[in-house]
Amino acid sequence: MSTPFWGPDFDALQSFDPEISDVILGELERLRGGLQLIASENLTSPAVLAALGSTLSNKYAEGYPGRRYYGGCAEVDKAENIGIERAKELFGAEHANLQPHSGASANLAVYGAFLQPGDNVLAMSLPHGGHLTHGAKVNFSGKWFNPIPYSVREDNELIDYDQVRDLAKQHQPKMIIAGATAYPRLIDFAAFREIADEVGAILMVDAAHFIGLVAGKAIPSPVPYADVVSFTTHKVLRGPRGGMIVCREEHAKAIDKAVFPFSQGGPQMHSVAAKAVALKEAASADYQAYAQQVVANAGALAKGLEAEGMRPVSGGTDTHLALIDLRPVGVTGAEAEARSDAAKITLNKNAIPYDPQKPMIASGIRIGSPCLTTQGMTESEMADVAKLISRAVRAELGTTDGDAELAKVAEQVTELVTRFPAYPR
Ligand code: DSN
Repeated sequence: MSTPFWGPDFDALQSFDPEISDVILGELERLRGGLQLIASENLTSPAVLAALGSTLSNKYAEGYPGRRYYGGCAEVDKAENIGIERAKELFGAEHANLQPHSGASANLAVYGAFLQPGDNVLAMSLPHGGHLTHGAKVNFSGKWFNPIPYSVREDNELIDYDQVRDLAKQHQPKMIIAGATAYPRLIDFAAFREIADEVGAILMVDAAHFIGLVAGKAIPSPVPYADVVSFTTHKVLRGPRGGMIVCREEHAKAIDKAVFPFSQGGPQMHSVAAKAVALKEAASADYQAYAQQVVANAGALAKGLEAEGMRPVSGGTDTHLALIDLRPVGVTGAEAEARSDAAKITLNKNAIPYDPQKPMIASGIRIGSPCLTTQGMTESEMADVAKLISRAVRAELGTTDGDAELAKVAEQVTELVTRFPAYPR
């Protein structure tokens, strides 16, 4: 019996546009053939991909369910309402908006909801792990607002809450942002709430990196503490590429208006539906076990790399990622990234706190466990992965010995991913 679903028809794409279908197949083979250690990536399920590849992509639906600027929205309204209810339930939130196209769009909307150009915003400095939208000079957040950066301490590489409080008192920010892209430790949301209350600031938590761990109950939730929590849906959460915002009811109208019409037009309803699917997956017992394993695997990976002579920033990790200082092994982040790539290990160079190197060189790498954990690997494989990374980063690319060693590492990577395939055939 044929399915009533009019969805992705790969055969049709292949015969019509072999150039693009080759890219799609090439990327699938890349995912299958190597180790994906980028902390902000994951491998979405076939169910999420099916929603993404659906005819919901066709629909214009400016506005919100029941209040659209276009006709024909009855079906997409259902998808958005289902997603909103799932998000509220999963995160214990009073309000949810599933329309942000990305994490940066979600953050722009939060700024739009609460701030005027020129307002002070206290947020983590980019070189210490903050995000572009937390005040980088080249971004709207640094051009239109007045960012006050806080740092991690030099001695323990943890957020300096005393400094956050001092800066808040000195600069009276309208908004304080907690959250980072390269901070391996838990964030003390209660401390941030206290500081925000002391100066009457809005507390925004950018939970893009770790919201999946919150969904899986592997780490504490920022939702009870924050006025607003923004995040992406494609990292540990394992949904489609996109953004989302949850907030207190008192901010619901301001947030909705700041997403549409202030910063976005038509929502991408295929993506909204795929977010709803991911939220259903994340509410399952299987996903909770996954989230716990992600944290255990990141810890095992950090320990394994430490045993290989590298230094985990802050001494380890409580989350899905570790930041590794490579200075003890005399390799830069850029070298490590290129060498690992040649051995089919994908990771990214990353600045470490107080890094003497320029960002494009960097002294460290950032590694994450979400993809490997989705493939079913556990702590014992992490010990092997750490050894493979260690061999790859020490092998000098472009030399006879180095290239031979990288080829041997690549062979072992192939053996490992054959046992733990991404998107099994
Ligand atoms: N680019 C993302 C990351 O890799 O952390 C943040 O937006």
